[in-house]
Amino acid sequence: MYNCALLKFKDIVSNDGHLTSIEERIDVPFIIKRIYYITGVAQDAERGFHAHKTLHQVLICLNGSIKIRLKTPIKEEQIKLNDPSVGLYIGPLIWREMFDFTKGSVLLVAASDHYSEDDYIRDYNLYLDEAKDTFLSHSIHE
Ligand code: T46
Repeated sequence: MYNCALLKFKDIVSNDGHLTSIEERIDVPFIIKRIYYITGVAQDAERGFHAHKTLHQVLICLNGSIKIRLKTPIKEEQIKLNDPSVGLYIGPLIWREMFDFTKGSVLLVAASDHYSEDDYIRDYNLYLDEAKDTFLSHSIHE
């Protein structure tokens, strides 16, 4: 999908477990300015329901599994994250909804900028309006 990608990180496995490292501009396509994580989400809870104007992020499910619905004005896709060596890159102007958090799941997010509420589009109709030019007039089909 446009502005989204699954990233596979190096998984260093030994008899003593797994180690995964993530380096900015090598393993993720931006400079990491912020890390946050989401834990303790009830199984029937849904989060997200917004897009970002300029923010780039990579979502990594460190434990359990989480589903993410990605939407643009022309496409919708669902991704299940359940592998700590896989990250979901989400660029600007992608609507996201997170659901089906399993008990004990941990979602780690690396972001390209500091927190700013001004960067959020939280109204879906406003999102469709703001994103339609990008997706419809630039002939983006993916
Ligand atoms: C995203 C998805 C994947 C802060 O004060 N600082 C922060 O760095 C963040 C991320 C949030 N907040 C505040 C803003 C809200 O008052 O924490 C509260 C909950 O945030 P929100 O409802 O946006 O959380 P989610 O889980 O819906 O979305 C989060 C990120 O906000 C968002 O950027 O892409 O995870």
